[in-house]
Amino acid sequence: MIEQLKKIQTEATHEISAVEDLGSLEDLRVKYLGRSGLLSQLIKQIGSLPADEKPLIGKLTNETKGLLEALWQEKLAQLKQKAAEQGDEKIDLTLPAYSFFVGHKHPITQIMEEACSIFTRLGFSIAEGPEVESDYYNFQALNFPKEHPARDMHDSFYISDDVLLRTHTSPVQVRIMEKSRPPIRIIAPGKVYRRDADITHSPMFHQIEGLLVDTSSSFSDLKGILTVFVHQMFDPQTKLRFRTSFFPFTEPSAEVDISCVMCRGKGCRVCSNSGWLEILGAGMVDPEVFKAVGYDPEKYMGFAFGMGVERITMLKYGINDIRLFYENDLRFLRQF
Ligand code: 2NM
Repeated sequence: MIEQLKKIQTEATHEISAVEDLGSLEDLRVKYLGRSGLLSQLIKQIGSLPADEKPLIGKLTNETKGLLEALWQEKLAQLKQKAAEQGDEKIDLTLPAYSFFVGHKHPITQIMEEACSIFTRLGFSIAEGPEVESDYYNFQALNFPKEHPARDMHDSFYISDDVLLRTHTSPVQVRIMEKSRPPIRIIAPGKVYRRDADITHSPMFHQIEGLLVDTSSSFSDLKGILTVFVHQMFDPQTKLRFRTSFFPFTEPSAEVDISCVMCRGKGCRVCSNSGWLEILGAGMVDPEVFKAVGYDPEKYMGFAFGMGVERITMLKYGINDIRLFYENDLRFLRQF
């Protein structure tokens, strides 16, 4: 076996020294140092040697292995350097380039900005306000009665008896009316908070509300503004339907439906076969709200409307679960 070992060492040394390219060098590694190479085969035979011969042969085999590995590494470095110097390092120009993703705005931000820009083109300005509100601005000034269900601890997030996370962006409009005089034309976009969670409700969501106050503003002006909004946000062929409704802060009030954006009103799963989708609430500002902000209800009139941005986005893109917006799964977000 010692003879065999010597023979392997001599031949391998010779061959490794003589090799001229990386491919042949790799062949030699397989031949001598590989898992089923000549050295490995020899090592396997050590087990069947007489016990007194094992230590010496084992030691010599390890030495040979170490020597050949060092020699091989040295040759590898040599050949790589030579290749680099000669500039003939192989570059495969047909390989696909690394792909990378350019970031973009969240779909909710995109729709919020799109909606704001439709309204600013119609002459509205953007107004913002605090997300932590007092009971006064969130409910009282908006004509919510003391025992209104929205004021319940089970429906709103209270910080103390008198302070809560705003449940709509209407308090922004109350604050603006308080410190300015008509004419007023504002849009209040932002985060709002309600105790609610399922596939269409999230405890935090985004709202856009609008308010116009002047000496002569009518329900038909409101219809005109909302029609322009729907036609620009969805499709100019979309139909609108106003249904009587009730809100504490408007009188009269309406819920606004649009013809289903999926089936164009024919009836499908999205619109529960009704052909219509509810997208916003609106109405003429209640005189009680004007009184709370010190406006003479005999002199001024105005309209207001509000919508959920998540709902608009879900209808526009056919998304059926609101939670997808908050999970930050890039496979979802990259589609927008
Ligand atoms: C809605 C529906 C109807 C609304 C009212 C006001 C304010 F402050 F002027 F009284 N802001 N927003 C309003 C009216 C909001 O959301 C569904």
